[in-house]
Amino acid sequence: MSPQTLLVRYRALWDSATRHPFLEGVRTGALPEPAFRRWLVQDYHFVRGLLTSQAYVLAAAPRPDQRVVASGLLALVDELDWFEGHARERGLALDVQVHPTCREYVDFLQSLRHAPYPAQITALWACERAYLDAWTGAAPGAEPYRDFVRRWTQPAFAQYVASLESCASRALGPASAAEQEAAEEAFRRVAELERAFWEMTWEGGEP
Ligand code: HMH
Repeated sequence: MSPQTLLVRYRALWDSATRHPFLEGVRTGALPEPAFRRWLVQDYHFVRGLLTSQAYVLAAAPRPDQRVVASGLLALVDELDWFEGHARERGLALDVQVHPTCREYVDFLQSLRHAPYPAQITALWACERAYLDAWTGAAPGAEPYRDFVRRWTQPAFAQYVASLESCASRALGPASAAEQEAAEEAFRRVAELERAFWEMTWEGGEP
């Protein structure tokens, strides 16, 4: 099993995780402002949680994977600065309650520290690949959202996702049947939680 196998096997689920009216709204400019605000604030908290889960992945990474996982960690720290800048610009408070959907996703990723490494790196790859695919579908995006589209469609990010895929591929190759199963389950769970995350932006109420 390879990362590509998973994308093919779960095509419909993957589409539901990476296509959503939210992204269509980013593309056309018809995105309801409350949905965007809710996404921005909750994604900031998601990235804070992802940073912790990725630190666990780094701790488990074999020697050849350390650089890509560590460089990704540093990019997340920069991303938090970037989110804080955008929130400040829009007058959005970041010290809000984390939405249960965001909490569930972060808790799941952090729980993977108890899973075998192939599941950990597959989940990390899937998480980043989901954003690459989602925002690529919204490109170039309406003017107010261009900076967001750019972040997850730029060549450096696509390269990072490709490097994670290589790591996942190397881990899955020699993995046992049980480890492959755990990786497949982690992939499915990431896809479901990505879909739920977009759905969350669509629910009523202010962020
Ligand atoms: C929900 N998935 C979600 N947020 C993100 N920022 C990423 C993936 C990519 O880091």
